[in-house]
Amino acid sequence: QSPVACVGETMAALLPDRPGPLEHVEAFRHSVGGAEANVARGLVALGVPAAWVGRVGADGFGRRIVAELTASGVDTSGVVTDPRRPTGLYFKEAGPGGSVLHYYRDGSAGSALSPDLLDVPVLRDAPLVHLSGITPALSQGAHELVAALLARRVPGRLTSFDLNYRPALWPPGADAGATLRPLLDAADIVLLGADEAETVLGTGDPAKLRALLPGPDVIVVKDDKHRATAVARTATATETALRVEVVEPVGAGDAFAAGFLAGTLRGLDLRGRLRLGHLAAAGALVVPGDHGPPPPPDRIAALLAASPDEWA
Ligand code: KDG
Repeated sequence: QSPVACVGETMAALLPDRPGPLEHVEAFRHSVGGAEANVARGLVALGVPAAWVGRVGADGFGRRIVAELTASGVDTSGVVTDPRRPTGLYFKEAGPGGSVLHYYRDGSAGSALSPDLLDVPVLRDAPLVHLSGITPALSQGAHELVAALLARRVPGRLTSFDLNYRPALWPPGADAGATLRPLLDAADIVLLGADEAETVLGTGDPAKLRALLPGPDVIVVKDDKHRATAVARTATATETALRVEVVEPVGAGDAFAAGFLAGTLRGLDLRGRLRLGHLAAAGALVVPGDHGPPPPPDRIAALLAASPDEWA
């Protein structure tokens, strides 16, 4: 089975040793983060072969990214090393209102994605190509790559697109909606949060989003009541997230995407796909980094089969 290809920028993630302003932090833990690579890791953790396709600098951060992803079972055969640009970084700052990410990625190797990558073998053969709204904000070339991957229709191949609106990446006054809407509409599977959809597309309502985006086979909307609704062409399903002690939420959306996509490739119905999304997200919510292991397979199987009362 060829791996799912997840395309985007992966960065060194620097996690503070304490909550609060960065100026009071004494030490950072060196980790790896990036929405699309998080999805690739999440898929592998659920038993689905996955690759991360992107660019790193010829530096220690880039080598760490490749080593860590490879060690977690992600195919890195499509990773390109840029001898001239550095690997991007982000620092997490944990405040009372949640985590803030501070990016150091302008001019990074990862932001110099371009259609040159279209011929990477792992992208040619993938049963599913996963993209996100982070990448088109990185550079013109990165935007072109995403548009070209969505435009390249290959029979039997799915595309998925997670809105992942990151305001800090868009220049002031930029119309992110105008850029992202056609990309979302060109994907087979769209994942988004109701809040970010409201900001970028003017509505977070599943039915209105369905009308706004006629292209995708399925649109998944996660709302602020911890529910996810999947609106397909003729069916709709809503499932509530599992209750867990949240340590840090960054990465939970990526884990959810991995679960939903793994469920799609396994041929589960909408309800099962949403449940697998929530199960994978629960693993990321209970760790300070971007990714945590999903529940063990027997627990996953039991919860997928659970009645609605037993579920949440
Ligand atoms: O979804 C988690 C991501 O936000 C994090 O890993 C960093 O890729 C990242 C980004 O651009 O925000």
